[in-house]
Amino acid sequence: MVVSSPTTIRTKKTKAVGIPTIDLSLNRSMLSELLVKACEEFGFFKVVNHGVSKEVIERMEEEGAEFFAKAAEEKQRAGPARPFGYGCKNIGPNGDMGELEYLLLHTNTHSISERSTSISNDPTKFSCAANNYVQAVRELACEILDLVAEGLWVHDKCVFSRLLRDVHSDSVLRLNHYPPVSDMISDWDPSPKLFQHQCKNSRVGFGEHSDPQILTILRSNDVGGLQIALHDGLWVPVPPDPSEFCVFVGDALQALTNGRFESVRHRALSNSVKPRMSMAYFGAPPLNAWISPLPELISSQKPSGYKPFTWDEYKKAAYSLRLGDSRLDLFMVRTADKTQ
Ligand SMILES: O=C(O)CCC(=O)C(=O)O
Repeated sequence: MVVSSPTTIRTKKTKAVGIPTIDLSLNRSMLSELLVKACEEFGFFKVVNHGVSKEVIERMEEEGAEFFAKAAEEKQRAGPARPFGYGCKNIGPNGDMGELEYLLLHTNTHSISERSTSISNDPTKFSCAANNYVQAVRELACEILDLVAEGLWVHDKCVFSRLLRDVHSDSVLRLNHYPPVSDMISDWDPSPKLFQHQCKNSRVGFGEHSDPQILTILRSNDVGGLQIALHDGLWVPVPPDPSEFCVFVGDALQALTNGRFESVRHRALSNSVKPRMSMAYFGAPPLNAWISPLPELISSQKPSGYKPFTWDEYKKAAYSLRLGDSRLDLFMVRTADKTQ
């Protein structure tokens, strides 16, 4: 049976730690070392001097703000998100809920232009802003992945980025809007009054999860809410900075690196004063691409820990589970398998 997830926050402690912020204008060899270290230690880091132009970011942000400012009925025209389009509170097909509304888009240019007709009164302007943004953040993701491959001493330096650059890449873009908690029962919210009442004091914007893809590039306005979990399970708030991008290791990169990197669990809490808006590019392989640990990262001391899977298989597994479930567990090689 599918049930709604509780919107309470897991009561684990939080602590302040130095989340790595990496300056992408440093020299290549230093950068690749720093990036690998951050991926190993946190599965997460921030980047500055990232080369994505302010105009490209601002135009996408304006389009997002314009859409979320529309009346609820107008926004519904771009939904429901199955999985693409406008979603309000429902996250995925299995009853997960959060205090947010969002737009989920496939990054394929054709798909963006088709969707834009129900999103914007000026679809060409919206498509243009979205395509430019996707192109810029994909470049950033690919540059980071090439540096990471160098830092891992992998023979083929484009082994990760090629998957994102592929014309059939299954990458997606999500714009999230978290209205202030005090606004929760208001006209933006078309869900039944009983559910609105239950959620009145809840603060989970987007529940705990890891991203299934390879790498996520996220940017938010100046409103906090994002938290990441350290490997020991403690939660760390990530201070917002609109001039930086946050980078998340996803499940597919964990498998490709044979667990040398671990995907980072994260969540977003809604704020009681100001609306948070975030824009996340999820860099993914094509559906038919095989994901398995790279040979250079397998050794007798560290045998392959993951069964090969296609991205399509992984996505199907992810959609069959709840948001917070650890989907990679389904593809891990168990000790008994290794000894056979
Ligand atoms: O809004 C945020 O900061 C987090 C969003 C997120 O985790 C997601 O879209 O998967």
